[in-house]
Amino acid sequence: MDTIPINSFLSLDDAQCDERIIAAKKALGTRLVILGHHYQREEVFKHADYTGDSLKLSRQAAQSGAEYIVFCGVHFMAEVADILSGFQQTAILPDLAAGCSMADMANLKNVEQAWHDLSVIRKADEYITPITYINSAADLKAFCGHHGGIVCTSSNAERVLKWAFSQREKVLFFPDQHLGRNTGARMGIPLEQMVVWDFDKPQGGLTQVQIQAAKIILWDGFCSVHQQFQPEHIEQYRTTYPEGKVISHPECPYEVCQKSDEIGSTETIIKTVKASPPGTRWLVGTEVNLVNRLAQESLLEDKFVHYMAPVVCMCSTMYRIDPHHLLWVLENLVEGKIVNQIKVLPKIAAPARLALERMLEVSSP
Ligand code: CIZ
Ligand code: SF4
Repeated sequence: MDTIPINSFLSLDDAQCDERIIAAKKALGTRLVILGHHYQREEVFKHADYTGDSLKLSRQAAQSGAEYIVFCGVHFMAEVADILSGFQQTAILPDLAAGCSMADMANLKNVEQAWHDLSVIRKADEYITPITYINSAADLKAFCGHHGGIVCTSSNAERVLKWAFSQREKVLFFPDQHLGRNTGARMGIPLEQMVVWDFDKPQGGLTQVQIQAAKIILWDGFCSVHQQFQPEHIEQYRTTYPEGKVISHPECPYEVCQKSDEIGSTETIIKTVKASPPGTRWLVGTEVNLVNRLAQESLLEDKFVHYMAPVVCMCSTMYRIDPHHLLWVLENLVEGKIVNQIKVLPKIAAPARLALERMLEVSSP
């Protein structure tokens, strides 16, 4: 059965898309759930049944009984929805080009190479717990499942690291060096005990002595959006607004987090700003769509939210999910046709689920 092609949707304006998205949602009823990540643009975000960070949304996916889970987010999130949802449920990503450049900085081949190199003196499985940030491909989550490891998000990284150290003496943390370093620093681990593994160099460019002395071996990956926030942005803001507060995402560089009053995941950023008293001013270091939405909502409560960088740092892959693609997948579903299904192979999904379930257990409220 032929699917309806995307081309027939591209010339629609936002109002036409809105009207037809609402109609398709109504037609699908409880068979459909739309999940929307905080970094989604408003035109898409407003159609989500549930919004949140990847941890909250992955729990939602696991609990949902809906036949179709349409994930307005990026590829690894739809993979997690597929892994955690039931056999009869279908995860859909409206645009398959919505990836994550950070997730692409680690792949199974170079992580396996690192594991091999770290096993020169002693088997890595005996002394290192692998942790993958949820921003990673499913086969890396499976790698962690196979090797006694675990997944983390920016909401639970500290609890996950504590668990990891209760298992083995060291951690290999991929792909985001900043989340690993910022969380380690908050736990009191000295910077010199957190080394960076350069996956382009033999043995990560480290000596045996450096590896022996390290508590956390950080992958050389980063988020190109959060990497743009700089300590100078905070200094300038503090000069203009000495009473203002600063909150940054842990994917930001270490120096930015050190200069911030608070560090937190997207959920924490939103909760913290919402809980602050009227009159509070915030500088926020995370993706622009979240910050703009938060700024608008906060104004109603007499709070002022500023964006950290002078230029707009938008996640261009999150932005790929537009109303046209959302409408396209929904109208196909109404016709009984599935487009853009994300399906993780069972041999990868099973060990990946193990690593995800360890995370859900460690971070359960
Ligand atoms: O975990 C997520 O959803 C991401 C990518 C960021 C955050 O802090 O929520
Ligand atoms: Fe990936 Fe950065 Fe976009 Fe998050 S903001 S999805 S880490 S590229």
